[in-house]
Amino acid sequence: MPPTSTPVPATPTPPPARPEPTAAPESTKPAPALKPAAHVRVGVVEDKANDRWGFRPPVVEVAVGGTVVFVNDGTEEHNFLSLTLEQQFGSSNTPPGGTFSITLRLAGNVRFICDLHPNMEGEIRVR
Ligand SMILES: [Cu+2]
Repeated sequence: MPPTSTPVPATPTPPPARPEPTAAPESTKPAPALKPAAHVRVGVVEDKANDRWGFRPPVVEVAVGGTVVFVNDGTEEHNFLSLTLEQQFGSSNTPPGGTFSITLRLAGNVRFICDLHPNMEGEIRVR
């Protein structure tokens, strides 16, 4: 007697699926140039409980020819004064809700302060 087990019909094994061509791995792609933004916003920090004053973010990057808008999103007056001779600017005391815009035409780092409050310092990196 032949074995009673029913032979399983041989189904052709499909060839291993070829992986779809995928995009080149990240490492071989040219890194996208990180172009600084043309418009950057800088707000203020008023941490009165800890006597910490500052700008938010404290360091920003902006493209050459770009603009920075300082926004007094706090509750006190602030001003925005450049400490860098090559790119000078200075706002008057700006009330809460007020803004002050500048255009940065030269590459370089521009430090700025509010001279109404201690340690209110920031930096614009113009690239
Ligand atoms: Cu201030």
